[in-house]
Amino acid sequence: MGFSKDFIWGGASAAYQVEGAYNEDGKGMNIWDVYSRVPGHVKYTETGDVACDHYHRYKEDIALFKEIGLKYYRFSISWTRVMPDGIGKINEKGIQFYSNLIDELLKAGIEPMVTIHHWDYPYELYKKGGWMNDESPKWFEEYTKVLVDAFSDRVKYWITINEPQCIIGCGYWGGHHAPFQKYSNRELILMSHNLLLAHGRAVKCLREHAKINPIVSFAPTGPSFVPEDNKPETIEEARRKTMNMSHGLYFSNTWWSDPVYLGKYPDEAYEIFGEDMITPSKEDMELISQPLDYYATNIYYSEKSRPQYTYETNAYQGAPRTTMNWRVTEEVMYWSPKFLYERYGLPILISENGIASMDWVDRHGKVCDPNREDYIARYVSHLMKAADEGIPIMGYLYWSVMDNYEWSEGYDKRFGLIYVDYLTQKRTIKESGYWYKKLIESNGELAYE
Ligand code: GCO
Repeated sequence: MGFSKDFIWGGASAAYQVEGAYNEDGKGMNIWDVYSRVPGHVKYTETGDVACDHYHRYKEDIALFKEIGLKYYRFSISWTRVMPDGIGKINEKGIQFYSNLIDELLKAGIEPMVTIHHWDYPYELYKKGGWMNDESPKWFEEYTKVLVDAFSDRVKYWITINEPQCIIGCGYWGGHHAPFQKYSNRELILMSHNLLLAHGRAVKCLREHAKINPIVSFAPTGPSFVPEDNKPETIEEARRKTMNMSHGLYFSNTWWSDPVYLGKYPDEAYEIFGEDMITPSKEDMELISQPLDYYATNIYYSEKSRPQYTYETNAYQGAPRTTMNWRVTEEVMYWSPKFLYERYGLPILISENGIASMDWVDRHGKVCDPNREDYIARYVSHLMKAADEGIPIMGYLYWSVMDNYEWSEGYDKRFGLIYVDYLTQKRTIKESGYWYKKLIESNGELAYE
């Protein structure tokens, strides 16, 4: 059976991770601009000030995406590039940049997919309380409307918010992403609710105002568990843990996806949070659960499920691991879409999957990265297994199109299909990039070779 003929093959990136030009042409500051430069936050105190300089080199980059045969490119808009203060004033030069980017993609035959918000929250809004402020859903709607007016004549695919798990979980709970805070449950719950309302308002705005019929989702991640054997009770346990808040709280699948797709917070949230939990109104839940067209999800590895995985990184001594220290667990590409489809009932888009590996330009000028090729082949073949069993799989987007700024890891981790030499900004398509082209041409069959 395999993947459908119109399978979405592509790659992804995010504004702060690739664009650079952090203070050019009227862009305002965001929380990553402000807090990445505070010592102790990011490895070597590296910032996204320059990153891959994609802001200036997007044409060259799109030519490379074309060479790799990407059919779709998922990128995010920098909120403060188009609205320096987050609300109010619009920066025409910022709008122009994305407009040019979209035109260039379309010219190259690559379909743009826009992520409205991928973590680079406006600093001016953060000063007003950010997601703690009950006005924040309206701010997000105002921003969305600006994008819809400017780009929805050419953009069909929209993702409202990338990984709410990380926005709240990493930014305000674990404190290892901007703004590097640690808030209380009471606050985290309020922020989560505002963030979900923002998502709902954005969906409504897209449906009401987009010029071409929008295809909309949001892009959560979440813990995935893989059963150790095929016994029904083992499978049930993996399913339960994947859809369970006690494995991750703000990182869990259900805390975010139940409200969005099922219109209610998980029952266990009321038990876990007790009096800190909110009692949301019916109107709020209706707004949050606007119907979506598909279920986008970012999947990298399965959680620790065997007692002998003693490391935090869910690996045992000597296990296959990426340079992120994430274990290579390709079965997750079968089980996670299966569990998510069973619960939420929508076609699945893998909006991110990829590997950071130890890449360099070799003495012949090539970047040989057989690990990446093997990783993608393993993961894609398991995804195809899910498709073969009748789970509607819409597509696969590799993270990332090019090496970039890996948040608190700085530039240390290379996820790209394109190698970026940060000293010269020279790009080199990695061998895996050429292989990915063939994988796309074979509609995934090459993963079985
Ligand atoms: C995420 C983000 C990306 C990351 C990637 C690798 O999923 O964390 O969407 O911005 O760079 O996942 O960690």
